[in-house]
Amino acid sequence: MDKLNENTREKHPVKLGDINFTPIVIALLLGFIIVAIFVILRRRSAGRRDFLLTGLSEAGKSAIFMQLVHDKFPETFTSIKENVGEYRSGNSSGRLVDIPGHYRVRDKCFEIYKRNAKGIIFVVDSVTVQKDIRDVADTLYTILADSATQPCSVLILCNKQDLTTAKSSQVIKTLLEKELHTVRDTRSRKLQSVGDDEVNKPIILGKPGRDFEFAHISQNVQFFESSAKDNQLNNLTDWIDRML
Ligand SMILES: Nc1nc2c(ncn2[C@@H]2O[C@H](COP(=O)(O)OP(=O)(O)OP(=O)(O)O)[C@@H](O)[C@H]2O)c(=O)[nH]1
Ligand SMILES: [Mg+2]
Repeated sequence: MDKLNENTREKHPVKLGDINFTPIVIALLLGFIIVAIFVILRRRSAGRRDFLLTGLSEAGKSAIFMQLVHDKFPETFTSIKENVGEYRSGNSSGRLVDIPGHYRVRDKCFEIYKRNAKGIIFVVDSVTVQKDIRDVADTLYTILADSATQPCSVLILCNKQDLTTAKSSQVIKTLLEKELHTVRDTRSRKLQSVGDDEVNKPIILGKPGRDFEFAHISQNVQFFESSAKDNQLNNLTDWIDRML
């Protein structure tokens, strides 16, 4: 029987042309696609490792940065360029970027770092927030409506709580929700008059026809109180640590 088989093989040797390569090619291709997707996804999540400190000028961003990165509260001056440093907690670390609040540099600088941001810390001066509410809400709206920040977690940090005239985080949240509602109205009306640009269509925040609420937007937004001066930054460090 074996001899018969051998004879047949000798008479009909398997030629390369007889093999069906299609399933092999498909399997290789599928393998390649799976590996490529895996690599891209890993790169994407690994790329987002920055924590951005942003907000209006004088809110206390550089003071917070100095406390978190250098463990001190020195005299600070209006920043004209970003501060970048490593925030360490145990064996983990993340990059902290302090974006200048001055309107001339803020947007340009934010543009550079926003695609690597995992968390956005929007620092508010709890003493002047009511007076500056229009500017604060306008700046925050721009950040939240940016498509690059949709996967980010957002922390609204109500700083300078050591001062007696500081507003609480609950009051600031209410003030901001009310003002963000107005900003949304103004921007939607402007968009309608300009006409839709489908490619660069900005996101309209919240639920149309309803009062603006942080609970309605895609980012997870939390409110905490802090004092960079008294090094009361535990809420902030706990929030960052959970994401490292
Ligand atoms: N009382 C008090 N003062 C603070 C606190 N944090 C910051 N400051 C003061 O507020 C002022 C502004 O702080 P900065 O950290 O320079 O503010 P900034 O947000 O970096 O401002 P820009 O660089 O202009 O965007 C400084 O005089 C700080 O000492 C705080 O928690 N309490
Ligand atoms: Mg600064």
